Amino acid sequence: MIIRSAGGPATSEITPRRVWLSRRQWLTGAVAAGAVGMLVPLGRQARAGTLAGATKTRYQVEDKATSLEDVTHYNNFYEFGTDKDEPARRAPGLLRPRPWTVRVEGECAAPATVDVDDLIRSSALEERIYRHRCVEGWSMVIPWVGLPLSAVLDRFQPTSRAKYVAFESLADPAQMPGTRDRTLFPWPYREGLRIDEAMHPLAFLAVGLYGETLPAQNGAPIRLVLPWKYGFKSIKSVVSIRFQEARPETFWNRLAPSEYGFYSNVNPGVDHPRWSQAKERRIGEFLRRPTLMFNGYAEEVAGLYAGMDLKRDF
Ligand SMILES: Nc1nc2c(c(=O)[nH]1)N[C@H]1C(S)=C(S)[C@@H](COP(=O)(O)O)O[C@H]1N2
Ligand SMILES: [Mo]
Repeated sequence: MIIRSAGGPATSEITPRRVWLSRRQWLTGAVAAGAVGMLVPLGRQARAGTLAGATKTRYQVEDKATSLEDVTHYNNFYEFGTDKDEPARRAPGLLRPRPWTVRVEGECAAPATVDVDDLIRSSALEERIYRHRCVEGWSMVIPWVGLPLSAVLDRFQPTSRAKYVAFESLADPAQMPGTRDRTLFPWPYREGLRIDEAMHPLAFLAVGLYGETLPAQNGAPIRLVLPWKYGFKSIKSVVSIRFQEARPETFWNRLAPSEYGFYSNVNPGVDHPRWSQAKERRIGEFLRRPTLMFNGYAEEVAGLYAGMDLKRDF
């Protein structure tokens, strides 16, 4: 990642550059994009633009949620530029999240290209409040709306040869100015999971946050959320899902394999070669806090990595 100092930029550097977008504008954007209504079962719609009817589940951290302003104006989405404020400034006007299809292929009995709103109907919408820890050393707490990744993947009937799942983001130069130069970064953005990680109940596909349709800068219309892994594993604006026998190549691993491993589980005991991972700055707070093993989700996910040397296989 391109970062300026070990702790990431101070919050004071970020605030003045923000462009404030009201919740009203979000709503209008969602209506214009045609997303409304398709996300909400008929008759349960509270008001336009909201994702009413999302059930609260047991996946709710107690930590205070990061403000909507910070969640939507301090972003990494390199397809729209490498500065934290660029996704919010550029993505809403450029990214067209509808119509949107996702191609599901590879080692599965029922490959298909499906409309995103059809995918979203795979399972009831849930709200989950998850910690989010970026490899750069900052963190947030985000109330997502979405559905379990396993419920979506099951529909396509992965075979026994599906050892991994590979994901790709859109890389349309017309909508994403950052992808025009293909010499700097190996577009499209790509990520991957072992099949058991992908099927884990914590693995989530977000289609909204703070009860509203997912803003463009957060990866509209559909993005992964893997709260026990560094944020870069949570790939945005997904257009392709592929079941495969071989371990997928990933965007950051290909750029800097010694810095960004395939697993990239949050681990305070394994430093990034250029900075410590022992602590993090929660956006909106002043003092740094200790980083937790698996970002605080060890009880749920540690079993996935039993017997692995997490320092070597990071
Ligand atoms: N396609 C794509 N997905 C991406 C990124 C990106 O640049 N492109 N950045 C990643 C990183 S580094 C982080 S920390 C999270 C940020 O998600 P957020 O902006 O919703 O907080 O998205 C991840 N997913
Ligand atoms: Mo990140």
